[in-house]
Amino acid sequence: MALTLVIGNKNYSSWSLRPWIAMKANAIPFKEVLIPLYLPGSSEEILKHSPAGKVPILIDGDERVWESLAILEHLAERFPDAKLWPADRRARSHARSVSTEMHAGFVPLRNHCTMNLWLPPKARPMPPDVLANAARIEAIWADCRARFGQGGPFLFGATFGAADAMYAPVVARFHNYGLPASAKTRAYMDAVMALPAWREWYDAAMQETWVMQHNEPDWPLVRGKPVE
Ligand SMILES: N[C@@H](CCC(=O)N[C@@H](CS)C(=O)NCC(=O)O)C(=O)O
Repeated sequence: MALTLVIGNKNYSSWSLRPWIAMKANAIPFKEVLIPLYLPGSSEEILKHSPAGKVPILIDGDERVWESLAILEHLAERFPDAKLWPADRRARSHARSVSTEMHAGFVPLRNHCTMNLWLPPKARPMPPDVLANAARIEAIWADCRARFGQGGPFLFGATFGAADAMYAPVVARFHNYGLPASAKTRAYMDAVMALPAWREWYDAAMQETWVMQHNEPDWPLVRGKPVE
């Protein structure tokens, strides 16, 4: 039975990117339904798929799974060969800890640096709580890479797994908002951004023309075109 993933538009929807890139990078087939966010009628359209009123939503036969981390758990059970969680128990516990820390936290970073792939990459002044979030994320990535990442370029080695997927939008935020990044952080970001799946999402985002109706002060306002 084919899976369907309901997502928001690719320029803005950081939560949608997580299961989408995990599935694409691991060749899990699915059909995509895209709902442009924050426009008149967007909420009603999302509610047709889930009473939670948020994307992403995975439709697997007669099952509906929502919340990005729950979707990743569902996929890990349905597609064990994809190895979305590490095989080693200690590594798996660690991967779940850092994934849940992302899911539940980093509010200053998420609020101040909302994902916007149109934003021209450059260093921007950041408040201390955002810089503290960024430093914690750099520490998480460095620790995962040092302890569990020997087999490849990702947090737990060769597989682009659930933990990498949870942090994929943060890679975009580091990139677009020019957050301070050590050489190790940059190397991890480069590995993620080199994925064909990343490129596919990014290229589609560049083609989008939907502009959310409550623009933030520092956001590009020209429809479909990145602006300084
Ligand atoms: N905790 C949720 C967050 C989902 C979420 O906030 N999605 C946003 C888009 S990235 C959304 O659906 N916004 C539409 C709305 O709030 O009307 C998850 O992990 O999936």
